[in-house]
Amino acid sequence: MVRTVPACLLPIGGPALHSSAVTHRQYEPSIRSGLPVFVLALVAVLLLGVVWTTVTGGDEELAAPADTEAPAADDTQGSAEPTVVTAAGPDTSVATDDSVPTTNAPVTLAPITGFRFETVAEGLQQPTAIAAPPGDDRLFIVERIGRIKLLRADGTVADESFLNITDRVLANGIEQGLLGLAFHPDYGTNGRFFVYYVNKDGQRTLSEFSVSTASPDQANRESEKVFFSYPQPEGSTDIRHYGGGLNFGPDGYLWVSVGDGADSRDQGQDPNTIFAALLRLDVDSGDPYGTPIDNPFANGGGAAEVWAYGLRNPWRFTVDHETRLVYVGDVGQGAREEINVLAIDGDAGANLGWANVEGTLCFFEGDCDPASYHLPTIEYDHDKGCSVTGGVVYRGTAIPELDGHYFYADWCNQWIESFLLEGGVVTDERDWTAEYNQAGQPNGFGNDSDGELYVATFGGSVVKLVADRG
Ligand SMILES: [Ca+2]
Repeated sequence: MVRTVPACLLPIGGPALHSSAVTHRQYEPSIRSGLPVFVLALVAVLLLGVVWTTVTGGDEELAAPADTEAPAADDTQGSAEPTVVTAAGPDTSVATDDSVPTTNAPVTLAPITGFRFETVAEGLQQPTAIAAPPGDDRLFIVERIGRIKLLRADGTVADESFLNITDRVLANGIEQGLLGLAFHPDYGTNGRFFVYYVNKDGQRTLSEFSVSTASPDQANRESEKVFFSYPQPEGSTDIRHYGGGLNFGPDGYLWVSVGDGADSRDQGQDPNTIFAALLRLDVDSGDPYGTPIDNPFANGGGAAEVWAYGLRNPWRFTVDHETRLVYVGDVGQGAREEINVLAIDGDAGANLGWANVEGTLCFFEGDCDPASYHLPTIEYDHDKGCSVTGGVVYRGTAIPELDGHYFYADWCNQWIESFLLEGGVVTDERDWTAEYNQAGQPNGFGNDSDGELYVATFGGSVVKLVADRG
């Protein structure tokens, strides 16, 4: 049996076309504090630079001090070298006392002695996705039944839901439900966010909501603006393969992953439908939305929304703003699970092959040419797992040793792995299964606004990747 399951998400902020504000690592330096503070900060930074240059001998790289004795290698995955990073606090312009600037102070992190996945929330109902608005210290956790719960900065889950649309959401089987959440890059000022769910008529639905004017911890249930609702394709009598991932890209557009509706023969290779595709929408123009003029089929040959096609059930994907790469986990049929990587700048219009090929194997097409499709960066067979859960890229500040590493999982076998793409080549593959320690079937991954990495489990918990240092 092949299951396809819901999972991750992460709208981390970034320099977006339509936004101001925030990257997922730090706030933009603010000019709100005015010229005197700016001048003070500038002087302080210059002074710090002189001091630092003296200390380091002028090396441009922030390397570990040369005379530091590296601790003996241990059996952890972390580097044994102390790690020097540049602190990226949210406040980059104001000194804490008369003379010492906090800006970009180099911080030496002790060597990593181990990793853990620490439980940060429990008792949730089959959480499918995790998201956070740029610069916001809360974590928003999507429950399949149709609620969004809030994990506050103090570590508690709010009793009251941020959004409760259980009366609009159909959550039968294992793949229906509230599946995706993304915050507008300017959420902090416009309060707009987007959800993807299966409605009571069984239609995959993309909607916009806005936050309540009364409380930042409450969405306005009545603010729903439906962008689209599509029933399953005609050839399907199934209630699977809805896709449902949502992410804003560094381009400021809303990316949406849509499954084939379990009508692979008709939908997989047809770019004229929104099924089996990765969509790219402009939520800041048009009614109810626009499509970017540089979408690959903007001038014909396919649906204007479609950015890539040939997917089966790409229900969890992420967009890495730093590298402008899209990582798509595509759940396979009976043979191959896939992680596909697409470059925003270069892979528009890509055909990922389904259902002519499953991974690199021929499927419907008897005498196929796999190389004619955009093939997976990672694929694995069903000896290793049965349903891939696409993940996210670690972009946090707590574990700079993992910066840029992409994490993903298998839902059935509860393993987590990661890799780093360097020049398009998979490097530094790691197995996190021991650290994950059977925490639960991984429904999805997410980042908080700092870029730290979380996993939501089918059993109802959310766990966070943390490093121990000593
Ligand atoms: Ca494929």
